[in-house]
Amino acid sequence: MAELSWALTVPQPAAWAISQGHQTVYNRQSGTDQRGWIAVCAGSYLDDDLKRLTNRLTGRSPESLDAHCGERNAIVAVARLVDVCEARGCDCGPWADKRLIHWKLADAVPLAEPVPAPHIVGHWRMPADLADAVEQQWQLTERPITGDEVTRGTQRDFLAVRDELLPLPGHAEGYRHVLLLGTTGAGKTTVVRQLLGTDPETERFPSTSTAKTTVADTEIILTGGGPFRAAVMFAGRDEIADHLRDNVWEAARAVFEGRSQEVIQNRLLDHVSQRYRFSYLLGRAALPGAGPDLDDDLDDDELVDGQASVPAARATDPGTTALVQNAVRAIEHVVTTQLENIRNAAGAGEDDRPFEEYVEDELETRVRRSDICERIVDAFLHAVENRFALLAEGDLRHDPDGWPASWSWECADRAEFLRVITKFSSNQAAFFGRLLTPLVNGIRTAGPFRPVWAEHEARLVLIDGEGLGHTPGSIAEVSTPLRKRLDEVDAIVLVDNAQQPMQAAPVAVMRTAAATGNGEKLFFLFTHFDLVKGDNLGSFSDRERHVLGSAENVLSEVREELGLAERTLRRRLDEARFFVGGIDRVLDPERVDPVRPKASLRTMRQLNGLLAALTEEAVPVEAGPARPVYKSGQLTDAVLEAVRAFHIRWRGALGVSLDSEVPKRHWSSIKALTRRLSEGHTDEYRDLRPATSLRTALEYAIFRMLQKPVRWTGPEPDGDEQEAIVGDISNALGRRLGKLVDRLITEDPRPDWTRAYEEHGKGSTFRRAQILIGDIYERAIPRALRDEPYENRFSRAVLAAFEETAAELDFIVE
Ligand SMILES: Nc1nc2c(ncn2[C@@H]2O[C@H](COP(=O)(O)OP(=O)(O)OP(=O)(O)O)[C@@H](O)[C@H]2O)c(=O)[nH]1
Ligand SMILES: [Mg+2]
Repeated sequence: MAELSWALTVPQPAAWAISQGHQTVYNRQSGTDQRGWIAVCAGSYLDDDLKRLTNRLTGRSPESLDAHCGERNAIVAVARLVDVCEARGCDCGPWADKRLIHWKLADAVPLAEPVPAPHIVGHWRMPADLADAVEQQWQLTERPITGDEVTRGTQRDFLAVRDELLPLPGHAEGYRHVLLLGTTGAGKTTVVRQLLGTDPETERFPSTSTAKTTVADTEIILTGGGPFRAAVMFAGRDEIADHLRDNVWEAARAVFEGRSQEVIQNRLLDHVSQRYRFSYLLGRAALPGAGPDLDDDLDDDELVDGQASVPAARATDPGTTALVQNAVRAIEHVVTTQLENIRNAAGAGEDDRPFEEYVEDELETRVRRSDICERIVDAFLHAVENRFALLAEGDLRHDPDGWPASWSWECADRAEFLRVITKFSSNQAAFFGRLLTPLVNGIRTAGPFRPVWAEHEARLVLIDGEGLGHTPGSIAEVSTPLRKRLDEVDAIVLVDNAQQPMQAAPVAVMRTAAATGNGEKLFFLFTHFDLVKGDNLGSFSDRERHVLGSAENVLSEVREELGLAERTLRRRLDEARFFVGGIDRVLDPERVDPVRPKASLRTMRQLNGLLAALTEEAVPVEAGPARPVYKSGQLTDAVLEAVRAFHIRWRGALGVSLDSEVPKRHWSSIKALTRRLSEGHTDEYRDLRPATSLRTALEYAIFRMLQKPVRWTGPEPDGDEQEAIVGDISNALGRRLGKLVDRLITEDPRPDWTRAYEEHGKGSTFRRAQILIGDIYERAIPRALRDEPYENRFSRAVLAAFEETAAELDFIVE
């Protein structure tokens, strides 16, 4: 984030129209060299000519403009001054006046509370106290959707559309929202199947397999009766195009590395992340010169539900074959010509990478920017769009530029419903080439699902999503979208494979849940209990003890790091843990598995126990009248600790500080991170997660600090009460800080992320690191200087959030 010290006074209704993102050009007599964030100040009068123009360009009636433009002599918004155009014949749009100079504005954010300002006209520098007041309002205000954010904004609208198509019942209707979490393959979806009572042989809904299976968010509403309903949201055109561009580059890289035609083709069709497997949708492409059905066996990870290869699935698609083979020829051509250009042009210049790596980097830039890449992406997008014609049923809606946005449907027949819904959620080989699964962002279904073993009806919304990755312990953290989910849901079921010790990713969920006041929502469900074997593990209780033994190690680590969190987790493990086995098979009290009747009945009892626990309303702990008192210096110390850890980590990762214990990361990973952040669909690349790492460090440091108030206003509460009070504070503060961090690290510096990504040529690794450190991280989150108090915009914003939380939750900050 850049300094915010300048203001521009404009008359109404321009101040209003700019703040709402309608007016993107303001006309002035003079220009300026200044660029970046400026405060927009509403002047003291309303300009009638401007009002007429605004009426024409926004469609707002004069009366409505009068009603909205009451603000005078106050800073009403912050916007980015992106350019100043002095050209006569420009195309600055309808707001531009040809006779004047065009100040071009973007990313306007209206302040929730306008800040009173002195009566100064024109472009002026704000006094420091005014700048600070504006900055604080700005940081705590939700950003509207403008300019570059249109894609993500559309995405947000999609969520609203989904709620409109199939609303989620909530507390008022007696429903509880249950999030299933666990490492990939832990058995989350298998649990969902059990809770729905879908048949693992004949219905297979939702899909399971031994490899990364569930990729989109799946929400299932268990209704007591009525029809089956579904609402599906699709990834936007831009997001799909970005993934296709990745595929083009991966295919080009395969050409560069001299890989076989088959590898090149596969890279072009299936995204490296396994998330976007376009072959599910488009089918496979035959190899040049091969017969139409000459294909090898299914890969292991495509063996769905233990199913053997299905012959029909291997048929290649002639359209896809032509598309892919043409694309590969074009890519080969680009790679050959560009390699020649790069090698010829490679002259002097500093670069510490091996020459071949430099060549590869340069090649990537050139391939991604080539016309051929865009043409291939367009051709694939076209093919993808055509596949929506497969949808005979339901109501397909499109977004304003014609891309499919959502699909909804209602049907009374269960078999028919599951058959159709499979197109959106399955990875079954039999449907290969006809599945819309890779395009689905979220799928919501509702229906009278009920397992035969269930003793009671459960009013639940089950939320199943992508499995947690297998990351090393030291860097396992909870991603931004998941972190938001933890706050939203009523219960979190941590599904864990009982055969192995707990993995780092579920442990990170436990830590974060407990440190953010979400610990009471945790339930532990250990699966694969049928496979826990050992000579010393004869009885059920032996095996339970064995599994819990591994959790014990986790708890002692948590006590070291997070104090009170251990209490919460230990209690949840005692009171809310369940062990199940053989849940991949039908469980039916009338047809108990003759091979292991006891185990099967026990699993059904455990599942009934889980259902009962999930439907029970949690009883809040009654805290006494005593309130904690904190010193503001305590908060600053905690913030400082998190900020130090953040900078040490990134200076190490970027190779800026050599004494850091954090190893330097490969330039290509850093580059990939800048691309992701520039595109804006996600805020991380693998374990490189700037916003997440800062937020987590802040959450943990502040949680430790909250446990040590300087005093209580009354008699010190007991452990349970303290746990509840600290949990509430850390939750409410965490929500505010989450927004602040997203904005400072991810959203506001978007142009800097793009600039860092676009660096190329010799020395680009160094220049990219400079942008990350200097223009993004240190500007947003200043480093602590030795012997100076940590006092800056960031520390003040955190303190303001803390004080707001104190006002909300009634505690004291001195
Ligand atoms: N033997 C046995 N197998 C199980 C059990 N629970 C799940 N499985 C199998 O474990 C595999 C993975 O299960 P999934 O339900 O797909 O796992 P997931 O957690 O949804 O995985 P992702 O969607 O990839 O994150 C499947 O082959 C299941 O049949 C169990 O209790 N016992
Ligand atoms: Mg799954």
